[in-house]
Amino acid sequence: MYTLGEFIIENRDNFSFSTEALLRLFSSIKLAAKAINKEVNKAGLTEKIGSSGITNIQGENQQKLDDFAHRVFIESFKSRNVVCGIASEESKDFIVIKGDQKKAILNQYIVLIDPLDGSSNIDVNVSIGSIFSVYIRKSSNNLSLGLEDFLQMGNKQIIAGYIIYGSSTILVYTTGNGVHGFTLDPSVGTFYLSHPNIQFPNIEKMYSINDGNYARFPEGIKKFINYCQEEKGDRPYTARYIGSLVGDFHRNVIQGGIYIYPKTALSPEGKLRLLYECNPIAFLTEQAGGKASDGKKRILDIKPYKLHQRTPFICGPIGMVSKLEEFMKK
Ligand code: P6P
Repeated sequence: MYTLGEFIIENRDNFSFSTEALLRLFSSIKLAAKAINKEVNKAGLTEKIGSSGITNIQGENQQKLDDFAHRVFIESFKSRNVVCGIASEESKDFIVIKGDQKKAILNQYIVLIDPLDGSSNIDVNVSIGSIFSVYIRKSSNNLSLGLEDFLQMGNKQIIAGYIIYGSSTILVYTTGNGVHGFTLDPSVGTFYLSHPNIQFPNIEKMYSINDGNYARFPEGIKKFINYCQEEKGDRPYTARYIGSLVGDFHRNVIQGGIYIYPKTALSPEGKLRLLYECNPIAFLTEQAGGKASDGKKRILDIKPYKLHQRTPFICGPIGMVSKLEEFMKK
């Protein structure tokens, strides 16, 4: 069974950037994932459960573990001298990482993270996740980092992935050559290849949406939900929604389902953030043979204008997303 490191080396010809940089990036991500996993798995027993009492940049109640996860990722990336800048859901502005100039060739990578997505589910023991998205800096190494290094379109991503902290802890990523999942064996602290080449199955099985907002959805979304609920021979769709993007997406990409977070009257731009939630999940979606849009436009082609920008987000099997887009057009 391949470990993550062995898999990266075995497939290094598929990655058009430095293998050493890729290994360093994943060394950071693995370390952070294990440290977060340890705390998440005993959240009920530590003082890290519950709210930190701080309202984050999103105007949301920051959970103590959100802040812990944010700090762990920052420290993990700092110590590997491969990242020059980080943007995080938990930080208003981007963070510059002063690297060792002697290794400048390495630290030209930009990382955008949602350190702990769905964290309001921690207190009720529902799966949550960390999401990451990696770019090459746009500005030259001898200049200071600027916002343009972070406001890159999703089609420029070189790596995207997530860690899901569920019944098992799985790291899933793509570098543009398929989607691969690695399960943590906590007894040895190693991620082993468990889900090679994840692809949406040919069956369209389920839809995920918070239909508590039904009254506030655009008409096209309401029509698509009604379509999902109509009798379809022996295979009516089933509804599955746990309110955790990583958990809902991971189930849907394996079993065949669409995830929808549209704009509503309360969230006119949608709720999910483009840069560190939708773009990485959209990259994974397309690499797994699916489609990701805002209901009209390909997510990866949206030009960002601010760090914490939101967008309506739909991702899943091509047939289901295209069907929804047809309803949105009418
Ligand atoms: P709602 C979690 O806060 C999150 O960002 C996603 O992980 C999740 O899919 C969504 O929001 C849930 O939002 O409005 O349905 O509770």
